[in-house]
Amino acid sequence: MRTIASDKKVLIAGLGVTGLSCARFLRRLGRSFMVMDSREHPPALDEFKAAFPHVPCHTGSWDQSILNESDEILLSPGIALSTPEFEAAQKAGARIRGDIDVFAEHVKAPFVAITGSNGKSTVTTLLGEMAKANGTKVAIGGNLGIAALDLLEEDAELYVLELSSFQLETTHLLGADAVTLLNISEDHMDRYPDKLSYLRAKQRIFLGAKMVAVNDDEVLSSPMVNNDMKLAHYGLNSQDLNKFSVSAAGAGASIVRGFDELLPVADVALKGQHNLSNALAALALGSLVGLRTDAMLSALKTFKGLPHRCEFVRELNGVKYINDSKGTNTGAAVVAIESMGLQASGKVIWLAGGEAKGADMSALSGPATNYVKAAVLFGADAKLISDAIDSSIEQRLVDSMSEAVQVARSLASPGDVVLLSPACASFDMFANYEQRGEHFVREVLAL
Ligand code: UMA
Ligand code: ADP
Repeated sequence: MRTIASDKKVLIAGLGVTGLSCARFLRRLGRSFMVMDSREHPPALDEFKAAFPHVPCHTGSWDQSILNESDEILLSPGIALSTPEFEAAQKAGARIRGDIDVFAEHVKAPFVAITGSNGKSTVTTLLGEMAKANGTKVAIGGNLGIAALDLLEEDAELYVLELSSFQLETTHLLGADAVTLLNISEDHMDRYPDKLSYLRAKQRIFLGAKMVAVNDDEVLSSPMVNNDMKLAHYGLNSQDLNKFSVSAAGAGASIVRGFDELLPVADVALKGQHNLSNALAALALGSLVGLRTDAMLSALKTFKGLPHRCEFVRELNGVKYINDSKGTNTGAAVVAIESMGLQASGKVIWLAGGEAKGADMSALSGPATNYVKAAVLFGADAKLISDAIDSSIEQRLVDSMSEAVQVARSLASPGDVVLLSPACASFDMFANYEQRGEHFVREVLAL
């Protein structure tokens, strides 16, 4: 390894996916650094030691004196900026930044950044598919999939990043070519003191942005400061000049730009109103970065969506089973219940629960009353959901996914939909939302 002598002491805080990507990036730059993680055995420790045997690594605590001596700390998104040890290090003069700030400083090609409470992964992946259809060499990642700094190895013509509020908190100047803030609903209230702080973190996506795709259906999607950013508008609710929207309603509806029809809604492979909104967001972003309309439309005809997002699993005895394990907050679960409820001839048997992340569950009440026949609840915060929905809705408390699926089957009649959309994180019972969804799918296929 070639190391450029530098007086600057760089510390990577957190040894997970982000920490590893920072270490690889600093090595590519030839910079020296050290690593710290408050856990005794962080997930990437073995991989790190094998790849970087000579790099100093402190685990098991935040060592304040080392933190205070650092000039620059690269903070992983899972660690809050308000962690006292990091606040103290900042006061002692350390510059704290995240991997996305470093990415923004070093990227050599245009990049798009996507944030919001829900739909980020879908829009990021769809825009990536559009760019591929356009023949553009594109690299996709960020909060979804490959860490941003690892993407830089791909030397792409266009980068598409999904960004979380955690990543935006430690980004000082993003300067993206095109951005969108898709929507805001309550999430991560265990990390933020209030919804405004969460919104402020999300709004950091606009810092230095050249172009913005604005969702006219979400008032918080507009930048609060506007210094000559080029805007493209999209939204489901009204047509307007140049805006990506949807004409009419029902069977004859089409995706339109201004008043020109682009594609019948029936030909869009993604299903559900929320996904139409996601499709419009991707079109608006793609148009801002110069993708051809025909290429974008061809991707819309083929991209069916990602696993664990309102994913059809099977139909058994006239009952459809849907896996929406990625519905990890109330906004996502509301959308899933409404969209499944509208499509079904019967009612929704709703499987929900887990770790609520400090969220207020009251938004679930209306959709549950309108569409849910029975709620099968599990996990640490099952009671919060139970308290939020009308007591006339049948409720069953269960201990495992296997029991949840069995109970749901016994309650469902032909025409009903059994929907897993937990409105909660999975960590109390599963490693992650993927594992939760896989358990559900396995149990459903075994029925
Ligand atoms: N750590 C500590 N002390 C703490 C908290 C964390 O030492 O108090 C350590 C952990 O031991 C861990 C390390 O910090 O080893 C890094 O953890 P991290 O939580 O920052 O996770 P990464 O593995 O770096 O993954 C992160 C994102 N995770 C979070 O934001 C929590 C991943 O998003 C992202 O894919 C990855 O960077 C690459 O960019 C996951 C996620 O759940 C999927 N995101 C949230 C969401 O989508 O809702 C925001
Ligand atoms: P994210 O990456 O922001 O978590 P995903 O694309 O993975 O978003 O979708 C997660 C869940 O959010 C989906 O399963 C669906 O229930 C819901 N969802 C997707 N798009 C939207 C949207 N535009 N508005 C509201 N909810 C959505």
